[in-house]
Order: sequence, then structure tokens, then C-alpha cells
Amino acid sequence: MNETNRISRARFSRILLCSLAFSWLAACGGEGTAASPEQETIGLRGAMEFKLVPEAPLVQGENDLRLTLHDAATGKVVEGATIEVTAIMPAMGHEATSPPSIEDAGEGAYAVRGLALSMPGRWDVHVKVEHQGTTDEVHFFYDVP
Ligand SMILES: [Cu+2]
Repeated sequence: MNETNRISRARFSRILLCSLAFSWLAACGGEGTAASPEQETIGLRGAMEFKLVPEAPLVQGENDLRLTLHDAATGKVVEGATIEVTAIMPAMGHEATSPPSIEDAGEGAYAVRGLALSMPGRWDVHVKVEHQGTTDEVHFFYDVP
């Protein structure tokens, strides 16, 4: 095989891998496929409504976001919850380099600061919430340019 063939084969494998990863994401994204900056959905356990809004357009590096929580049944804000936010890059199987800090801003709002999205590409941001014995969680997908 000559040099040109080797290069085009390598390129083809990369393209194939990307499209496979993309269709996998599209297929399993379900509730979170639209990578819009502002995302809102009912959690996977149906207990809470999650809204996550970046403070500024997402960048490679550290990002600040605002999480808002409502009780899915009553519509009341969820205050004083314990929150964990992690981010992974599904296509590459690695996590964000450090966890963000989370501060209760009152009235169901939480400031998520320093979410480290270390690479361009698609990130799966996993938000887990515990509040008075009730837990819920959600995945939001974001594309970092
Ligand atoms: Cu990566």
C-alpha cells in the first residue's frame, strides 16, 4: 500500500469513528439531544424540573452556569438541596479535570462555578440532586466550540 492510501484509510477510519460516535449520541441522548445553551427538563426520576443556563457562551476551559430547580409535582422551588455536577466527554471516555463549586443562591437557584470543560466537543453534564430524602438527576449535553 502506498503512502496516499495509508493516509486516506486513516482519515476514513476517523470519519467512520466520528459518525458512529455521533449516531450513538443522537440515539441515546433522548431527552438531551439539542445542545442549546439553555436547557430545561424533568429529571430522570420525575421528581424535579431542572433548568441549566450558562452565564456566557460556553468556552473550552472553566464555565459558570446557573441551575434552577422546581418540584415537578407542586412547581415550588427546591431550596437547600445538595447538588453534584460532573461532566464527561462520552466520545473519549474522560471526565472534566476538576469538579465545579456549587453555591446555593436561594429561591431554587444554584451557582455552578468553574465547570472545567477541557476540550472542544460534546460534553455530558450530569446533575444529581438530593433534597429532603428525594433524589433526582439529569443529563444535559453541550457542545463546546
Ligand atoms: Cu476529550
